[in-house]
Amino acid sequence: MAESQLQELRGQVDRLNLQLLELLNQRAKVVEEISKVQAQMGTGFYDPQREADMLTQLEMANNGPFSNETIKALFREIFRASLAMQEKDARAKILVQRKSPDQATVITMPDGVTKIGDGSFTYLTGSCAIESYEQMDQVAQALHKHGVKLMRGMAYKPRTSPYDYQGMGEEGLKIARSVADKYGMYVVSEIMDKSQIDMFADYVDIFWVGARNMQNSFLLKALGKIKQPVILKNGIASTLEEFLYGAEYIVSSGNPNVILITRGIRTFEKWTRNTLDLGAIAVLKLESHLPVIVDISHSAGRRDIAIPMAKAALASGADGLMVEVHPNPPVAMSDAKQQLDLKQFDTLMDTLKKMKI
Ligand code: PRE
Ligand code: MN
Repeated sequence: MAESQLQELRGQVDRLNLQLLELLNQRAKVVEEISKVQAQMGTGFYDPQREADMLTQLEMANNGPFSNETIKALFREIFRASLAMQEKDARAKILVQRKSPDQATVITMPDGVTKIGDGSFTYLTGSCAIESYEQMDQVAQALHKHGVKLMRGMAYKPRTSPYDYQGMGEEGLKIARSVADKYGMYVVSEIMDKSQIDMFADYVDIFWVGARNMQNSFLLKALGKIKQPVILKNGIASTLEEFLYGAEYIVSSGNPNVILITRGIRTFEKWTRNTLDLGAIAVLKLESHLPVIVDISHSAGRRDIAIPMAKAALASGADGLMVEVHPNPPVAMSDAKQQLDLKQFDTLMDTLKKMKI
């Protein structure tokens, strides 16, 4: 008798569970609609006032047997679950966000052979700044010997002090283009402003956006309209989320060929210029499908630790390495302390080529 009563009551509970399930999912669908409206309004999902109001309404309506505290705890769980769903849906809409473990943006240069992000390790090397044809030619020859395809050719130098070397400008870009053509390489150069895009397109193969411009949304949107790849450096004090939103500006404006480059973060440490953030490389690879290049020159700020830093970059899972090279670093117009001379560059390349990951 008791047994059959239990069966019957459990049957009622099963039916109520299904009704609750139906109601919970109906509620979730309405919350999804709310998300769409909130996205249009540009507001966040978490609304503590709305949650407090709903809890008050529920308390007033509650006739038991559950206590108010129990009801509130249950509904808080529902709010948490709704919020988690809203945030997950929003993340899924971010284009630079990795959707599956094997998703990867592979950038193919015009020769059809040079690829970035295809599992190979890319070298982007060259002097901090273009100073003369002879300097660029000497460096390019050294890079070419090691099969480097991406050459730094910086003609505009955004320096901390206005009294420091500001770069050769368009004359420098002409030098970079002719040297790169001579050795079959590509020019990578930093763009300072949207107004330079057309001029850059005549000389540059990969447009570089520096730390100071990482959040210049107008420039980023304009670079979303060009066909050349863009390499984006992490900002002076930006979080990884902000870094990826910078990339999202370019990709969502129409240019999927974005490469991330990290030079670490500013910390209290003074013996290195910045602190190379290995965790950031791993997290960027996990969170995003964009290729990640490690700048060991501006992170270390010194050449004497270039080899261990380069080994760490290679082992970190990054897609490539950026290192500065100059024929005579002590007299370089910028970043004299961190550029490698040609012999040190040879040693670094020979060391890395022997490493198996
Ligand atoms: C909802 C979810 C999270 C908010 O903190 C508040 C309410 C809910 O689940 O009811 C929905 C929602 O996003 C909203 O009403 O603004
Ligand atoms: Mn430099």
